[in-house]
Amino acid sequence: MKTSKLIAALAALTVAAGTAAFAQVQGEHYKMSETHRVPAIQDTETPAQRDARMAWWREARFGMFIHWGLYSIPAGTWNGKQIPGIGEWIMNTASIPVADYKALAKQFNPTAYSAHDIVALAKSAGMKYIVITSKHHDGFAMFDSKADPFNIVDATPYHRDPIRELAEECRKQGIKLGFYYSQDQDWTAPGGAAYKTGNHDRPNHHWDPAQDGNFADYLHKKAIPQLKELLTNYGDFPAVIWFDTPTADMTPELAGEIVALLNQHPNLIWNNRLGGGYKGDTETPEQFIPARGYPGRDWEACMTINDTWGYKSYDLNFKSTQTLLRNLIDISSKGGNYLLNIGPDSKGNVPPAEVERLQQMGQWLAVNGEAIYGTQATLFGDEAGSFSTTEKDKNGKPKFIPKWDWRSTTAPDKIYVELFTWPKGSFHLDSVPRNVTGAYLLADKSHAPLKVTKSGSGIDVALPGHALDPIATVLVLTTN
Ligand code: H79
Repeated sequence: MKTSKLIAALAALTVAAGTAAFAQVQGEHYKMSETHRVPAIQDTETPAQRDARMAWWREARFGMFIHWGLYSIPAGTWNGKQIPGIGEWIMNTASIPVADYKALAKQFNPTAYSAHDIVALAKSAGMKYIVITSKHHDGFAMFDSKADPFNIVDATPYHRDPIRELAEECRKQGIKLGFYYSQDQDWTAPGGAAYKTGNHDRPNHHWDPAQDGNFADYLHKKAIPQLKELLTNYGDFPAVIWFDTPTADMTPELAGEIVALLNQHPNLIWNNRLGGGYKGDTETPEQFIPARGYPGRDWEACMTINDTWGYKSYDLNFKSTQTLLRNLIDISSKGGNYLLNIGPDSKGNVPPAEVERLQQMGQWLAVNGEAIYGTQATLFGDEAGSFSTTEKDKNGKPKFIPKWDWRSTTAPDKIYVELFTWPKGSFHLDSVPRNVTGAYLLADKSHAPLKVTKSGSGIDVALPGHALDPIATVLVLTTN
């Protein structure tokens, strides 16, 4: 290596703080290990700067994921056959040729789309931010793009930018907006990556020669220019960039080019799916809630409301409001955020079953939101369940057996206990790491005091005969 380059690398290292190992300079060679050639904001900022950058996101706890694109037209059916799996994957799962898939754009005219109504829905659900698919793996840009003509303004009769409209409504209605962008997989751009499904045995698991090309060229011609557009054309948004499905094609060098771009937006939050060795700001468990969260790390569980992200006309397997609320409470009690998905149809309508559930969640949050927003993880922990000493999960690790009696969230001077099952007579805690000064039910407007009896380091709180809410009644313990 040339000396000048080595000096530059070492200079970069001095600002790349954190967990990364130091470079080992051995003659002409050095090992970057986990250290990044282009330091990311997480490598260079102070803990106080990080806390300030993450503050709104940590308080938010509940966000709306929106998967919306051309895949909402076939809606899970291709050539008369129902295609299994998640709806936004239909091009890959059904091996649809690039030209046939791209032709869907001519039919895309979502005249029922209302940015106002979607933002109002998120707000009525108690959600504090929205993340929308600006481009999914199919490569179709749901925004006005000069960088690539396969976009909603240029390639469809709609000729409008729904993301611009959403950004304006989010500003008006006071909610944050983030952009999902599939930076690595792109099934319609030459050189874009594709995960393997079925018998896709061509190089890079492509199923149409039109997909073949060079990944770095794809990044330079499409993904990076489009990320620039997204980062500069929407005012103070995006608040979040949500990357997805990194592959080995995303080398540290290429990812570094994207990081250099992200670094120009010092308030931006981005997730752990860029690739190239970057960890980003957030862990993103998909379709599961980790047993104990990720202590010391910001995290967000993204989950579907039925079994698909992109709209599928015949997926009616909607989770109950009870399940959705339990998930939100469970996640909050482990210090994470819940990014709950909706999948609008090809006209832009949000399925009524999704609207109904979100509104019911919002009704609970309107009463009990104090126990969720801005709270910290539980001071207890075992209430979430425990690892089996005999049963193994599919990875051969001890299986987690959840319990669903209660969860707890924490404020500086309060402990919240979200009761799913209503105890007879009183609620007991073996041990409380704080001094409890009083108790009441959050849904009781008068905050009538409940009798607290101390027993050693534990307490008993006398409860009325019935729960105030069939899904979760919040018991508040005031503490000092
Ligand atoms: O955008 C949503 C998904 O489309 C995306 N991430 C969320 C937020 C995602 N892309 N890939 N994956 C999630 C995981 C890959 C799953 C796979 Fe499969 C299993 C790819 C091939 C086998 C699921 C089943 C998709 C095709 C068959």
